[in-house]
Amino acid sequence: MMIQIQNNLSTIAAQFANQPITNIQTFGSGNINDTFLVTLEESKFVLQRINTQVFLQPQAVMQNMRVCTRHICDRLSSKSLDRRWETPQVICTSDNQDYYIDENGSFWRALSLIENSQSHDTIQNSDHAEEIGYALGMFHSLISDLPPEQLSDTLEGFHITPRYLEQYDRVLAEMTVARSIEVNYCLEFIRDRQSWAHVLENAKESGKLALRLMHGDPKINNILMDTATGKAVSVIDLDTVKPGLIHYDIGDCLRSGCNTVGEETQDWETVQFEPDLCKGILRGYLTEAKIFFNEQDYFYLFDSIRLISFELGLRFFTDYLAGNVYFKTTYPEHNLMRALVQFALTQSIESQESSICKIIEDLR
Ligand code: GN1
Ligand code: MG
Repeated sequence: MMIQIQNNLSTIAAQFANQPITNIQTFGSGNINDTFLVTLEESKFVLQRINTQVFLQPQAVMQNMRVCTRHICDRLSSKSLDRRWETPQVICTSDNQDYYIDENGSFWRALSLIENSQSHDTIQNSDHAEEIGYALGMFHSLISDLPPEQLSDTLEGFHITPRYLEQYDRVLAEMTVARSIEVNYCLEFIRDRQSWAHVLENAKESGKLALRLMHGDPKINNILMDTATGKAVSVIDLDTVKPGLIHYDIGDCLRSGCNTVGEETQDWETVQFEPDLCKGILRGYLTEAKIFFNEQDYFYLFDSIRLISFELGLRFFTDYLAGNVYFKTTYPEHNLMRALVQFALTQSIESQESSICKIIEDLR
């Protein structure tokens, strides 16, 4: 079986390779797509199988990626930047397609590797925190003048928290899992925050927060650091770039960056939101974003941090109740554990509301 998979992978990788392949290994820790690092005689590239259960129009994902990377490259060439900054490029097949569909109908694409870089699942120190924030600000600034109508919506409802609540209610109505202490805790946790969870969508509808382009998934391991200098060099995983609220991005960056034990810990009761890291990330972010940040943008920052941790917990818990159909899992309770981690983080954020708001106030 293993040899069969390897043979298939080699055949697939060969569609994008211009030299003999010397090695293929799994790469990264994505929860949706499958990612491999392909080594050629003189170079390397990233090979990904897009999860078409999640991304129903993978061709549109590729089209968005082209529009987005082209725009970023144009911006970079006209900007005099005194540091390294790169963006992954789409690699075409030998017959000039930006994807390949294999004999099983799986959808594959290849991307250039950002050389001499690495990512981390947790923040290493305060310099790292500041660079993570800088990278997100840089990304927002680079795409800020890309006309949103040039991008299609590749994942309808993504980060619309009330939609996740509706989905949760539907799954709950047919819930079959046993009511353990942990399950009851999650049910109660969600119930207590159900009406508040509309906060950012309400702000969008009333015009308080503007629709802009967002990355959609800027968790800290999607931000690459230069291995030599430790400076951020790239924001990767452009599958979910689309019109939305940049507050979802800021919340996602902070919820992933300020949880020092990481989202995959089994020790959910020890999870804390670290305010010093929050200060570092926001300081880095605002060096780039200050020019387009307005009063309301500052006002909704705290809610965005709290909301995205809650929303991700809700998404993991719903998937657990639904039988683990969306996020990849390695054991049956995996999504339940992940939900508990995000809810513990949410609770830690809530208990530090005044100090987090003070940090935000001091950075203005
Ligand atoms: C998923 O596959 P990955 O790791 O890039 C998910 C994000 C979550 C993240 C949590 C399309 O991202 O929304 O925040 O897991 N992506 C999608 O780790 O649902
Ligand atoms: Mg992603």
